[in-house]
This record gives sequence, C-alpha cells and structure tokens, in this order.
Amino acid sequence: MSDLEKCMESLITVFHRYAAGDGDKATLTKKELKQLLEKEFSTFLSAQKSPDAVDKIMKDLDQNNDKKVDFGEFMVFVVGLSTACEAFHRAQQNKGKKR
Ligand SMILES: [Ca+2]
Repeated sequence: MSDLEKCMESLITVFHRYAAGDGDKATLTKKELKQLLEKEFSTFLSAQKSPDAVDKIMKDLDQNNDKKVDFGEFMVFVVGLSTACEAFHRAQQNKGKKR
C-alpha cells in the first residue's frame, strides 16, 4: 500500500474503533467523539479554552442533525484540522528561511 492508502485505512480503522463503542460502528455518538478527541487529538482538545468544546465540535460536525457523527462528517473535521496544520507548518518553514 502507498503512504496515502495507509493513511486512508488508518482513518477508517480509527473511526470504526471509536464508533463501535455502542455497537454501531457507522457513527460516533457524542461520548464516542469525546473519547476519540481526548485520545487522538489531545493537543487540539487541550488548546480549546471552552469547557463545552466537545459540545460545540459535535454541533459543528453533525451536519444532518441526527446527534451522531458519520464518517463523512468526521472527514470534514480531519480535513479542516489537516489544512490548519499544513498552513502552520508552512508558516514555520517560512520563518526559518527569513532567519
Ligand atoms: Ca450526523
């Protein structure tokens, strides 16, 4: 498998691992989303100042409003975070060049 194919497989595997908590591995409940964020995105979550950060993230991600986050909705989050990380990485590299 290529690096990107491995990444895709990891995304699916990790999503299913957390989503399966309640027996339905197609969607994350709020509790499952919280566990995933705490374990997989702890740096991001601890950077959130608001005590109800998970509620806000859940609300943002649950686009069809069924109180669950499906894989497509989760991917929007991963893409958003990845885009922010890439921009940060690029800014750091540019800083290095100026020195
Ligand atoms: Ca949903």
